Amino acid sequence: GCVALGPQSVVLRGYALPMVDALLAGVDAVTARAPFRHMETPGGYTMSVALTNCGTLGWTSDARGYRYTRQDPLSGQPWPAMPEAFVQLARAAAADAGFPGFAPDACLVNRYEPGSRLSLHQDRNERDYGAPIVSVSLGMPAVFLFGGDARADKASRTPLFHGDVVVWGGADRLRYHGVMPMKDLPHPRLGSLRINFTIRKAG
Ligand code: MD5
Ligand code: FE
Repeated sequence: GCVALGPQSVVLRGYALPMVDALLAGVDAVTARAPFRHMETPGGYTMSVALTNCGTLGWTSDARGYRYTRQDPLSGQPWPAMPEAFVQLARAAAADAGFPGFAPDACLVNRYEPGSRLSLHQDRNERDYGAPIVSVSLGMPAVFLFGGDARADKASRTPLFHGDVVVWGGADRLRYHGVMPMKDLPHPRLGSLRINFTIRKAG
C-alpha cells in the first residue's frame, strides 16, 4: 500500500521487506567502521537516539551545533561508503513517489532502544530542500509525529513498522516531526531495537 502522509509525502508500507537482508548487512558494514554513538546537542543534552552515518557527508551534533562533515569525528576517517542497497532502494522509492533522478550523498542511521525518543525538529542542514528525503524503518514499531511548518502546529501520529519506507519532499520537506518515546515491543529479527535510516542529498 501507498498512503499519503502529506501533500508531498508518502508511506510505502512494507516497501523494504524484500531487501531486509541486504539492508541489515549494509547497516552492519557501516557500524563496523563507524559505530553508533550518542551525540551531544548544542543545548547540552545527550541524544537518547544513537546514530552514525554513511556516504560522502554525515550529520553531526555537538556543543558547537548541527552540521554535515566529511569525516567521522570519532575516528577522523571519512564516513563509510553508502551501501549500494541503500542507494538503489532510495532511488526507486523516490522515483515511485514522483522524485526521479534522486542522487543521495548522505545517510543518517538512527538506533532506538525502549525509551528513546526524537523531539519535534526540522531537518534544515541540507543545502537543497528540493531533493526528497527517503526514510527506512526496521525493527520495533514507532509512533511518528508529523507536525506543520511551525513547532506549535498540532502533530498527527502515524505508526511506522518494520519494512516501511517514507518519502518526504516538496512542501512537506521542512515540516516539524519527531518520534514518540519507544515502547518495548521486541521485533522477531531485531529484538528491542528500531533502526531508521534516512537517505539524503545534503551537499
Ligand atoms: C526517524 N528520523 O524515524 C526519523 C525519520 C531524523 C529523523 O527525523 O532527522 O533523523 S525521518 C523523518 C523526516 C525526515 C525529513 C523530513 C520529515 C520527516 N518531514 O518533513 O516530516 O528516525
Ligand atoms: Fe528529522
